[in-house]
Formats: sequence, structure tokens, C-alpha cells
Amino acid sequence: RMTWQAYHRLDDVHSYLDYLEQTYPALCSSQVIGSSVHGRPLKLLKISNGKPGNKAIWVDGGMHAREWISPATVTYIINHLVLNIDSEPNELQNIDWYFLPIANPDGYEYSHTTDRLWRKNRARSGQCAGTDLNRNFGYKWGGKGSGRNPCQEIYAGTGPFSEPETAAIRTFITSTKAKWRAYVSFHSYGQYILYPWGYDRVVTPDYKELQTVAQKASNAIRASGGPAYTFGPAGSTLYPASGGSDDWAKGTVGMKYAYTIELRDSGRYGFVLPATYIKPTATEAWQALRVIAQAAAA
Ligand code: 0X9
Ligand code: ZN
Repeated sequence: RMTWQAYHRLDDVHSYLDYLEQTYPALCSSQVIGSSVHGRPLKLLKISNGKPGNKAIWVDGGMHAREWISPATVTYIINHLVLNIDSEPNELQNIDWYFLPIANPDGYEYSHTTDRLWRKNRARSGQCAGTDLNRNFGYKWGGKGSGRNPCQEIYAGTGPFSEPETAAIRTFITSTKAKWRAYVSFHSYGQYILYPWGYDRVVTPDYKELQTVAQKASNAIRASGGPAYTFGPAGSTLYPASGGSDDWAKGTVGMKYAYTIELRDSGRYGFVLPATYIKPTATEAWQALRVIAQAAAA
């Protein structure tokens, strides 16, 4: 079924989540939190030991269609967590984990069938298709690094949360009674650990704490044999880009530890990363996520 030796299609990933729910009913539950423009399900997996005091962490992947390493990494982490949760420290066992492996199912499928380098969702707007979901969130929507023209790769949509994919994430996170402490979005490529703000070259009042955790996460990757991951505030470390999910998670929802992690590589293969890199990339991503989760649990 899931091998992590190949990139899998949407249906395979969703069947895998169903399998986990059936096989580990005490630990795993899946839920459809909405639908894409073309009616495909946004399928979430919750991993929880059910303890009432648990803090909550959100992890998503596949917001950008062509970044295939991201959904592969998220499913790898899910699998690892389910199989090894008993050997993790108590703080990590007592977390409610919410995983959305493929946040942009239409774009993901389109990148498999038609255009390998597709980025956006598949909303139709005039001559061009697609809104950049990572410009469509409602914090500082429409500012620097986002576009008004539907033909741009960074088109922000007609308004904040104009897309069903982002609207579903907003509704789920804001209406679920969970003690949200961390938000992690996996993207590629470039090997970066980024935190708010992304909308401009400015930092949050608590950026030192975010920086310390990012530094620890980067160190954990190196210690596990992985490559260097650069860390810093998104706007000044990468480029300013507004309407991102990380800024919304922190600025609107108040999830303290909000990160965007740009996975491998640093440019040799870029988005078209060979599947042989799934395991090493996902292993190091889990090391980084553990560090963030430990901070969130504290
Ligand atoms: O531009 C993006 O959306 C992300 N990079 S990517 O190459 N995967 O497209 C970076 C987003 C960082 N966060 C914010 N700017 N809010
Ligand atoms: Zn991306």
C-alpha cells in the first residue's frame, strides 16, 4: 500500500487514512472537513490518545500541487507516529495531532495527470485557472508578494478564504474545540524552517522563542544525519508573501508555534525530487516536527 518508495495518488493516500482508522480505532480517526473546487474530499486524520488535557497540533501538506515531497512526508510521519507512539516521550503521546496530507487535492491530481509543475488549486477564473492557496488566507490578505491577476502563480483569489480548500481549513480550526498550540505546513523546496511574519520583513513580539525552536529543529535535522536547514522569519529569510497559512494561524488563531517547513532539496531537482529522497527527507522532517511538538506541549 504506502511504500514511501514512490509518490502516491490522492485516492491511495485517502485509502491509507481509512486503513489506519480501521486498524487503530483507539488512536486514529479520519474526517472529511470539506471539498475542493472539483468536489474532492479534504481528508484529515486525527491521532489522539483521548486524554482531555491534550494540546493540539495541526500539520498540513500538499497546499502547493507540485510539491510532492510534502504529502509523502506527512503520510510518512503519520505512519511513524502510529507505529511508534508508545516509545515517544509522554509529552508527545499527550498531543492531539491533526494531519491534512493533501490540502489541494485538485491541484495534486492535476500535477499527476496534466502538468507536473502546477502550483495552485483549480478554480476557474476567466482565461486562467487557479488560486494560490498560500496567498488566500485571511491575515494581511492581498499584500506584498501576492497577485491580483488570475494568471499569476501567486494569485490571491477574489478575497480572503474565497477558495473552498482554505475556507474548510479555517472553519475546522476555528470551530474545533482543541487547545491549538502549533501549526506546521510542509512545502518544498529549499530546506528552510520559516516562522511569521511572512507578509513583510517584520517579526512578532515573541520571535526569539520561535527562533530558538527553529534553531533546535534545524539542529535535530543535522544531528540525524540530514542536511542544513536555514531558519528565520519568512518575510526576510525567503521573501515577503502575504495571505499565507502560517501568518493566519499565528495572527488570527493565535497558534503560538506556526511554521512553514520547506523540505528538500536545495535546487538540484527542485520540485521534481526523485522518490528515493522520500525516506531521508521525511525522517528529518519528523525530527523537526518533534522539536516543535515538544515546545508546543510545554
Ligand atoms: O511562497 C510560498 O507560499 C512558500 N514557498 S513555496 O516555494 N513552497 O511556494 C513560503 C511561504 C512562507 N510563509 C509566508 N510567506 N507566509
Ligand atoms: Zn509551497
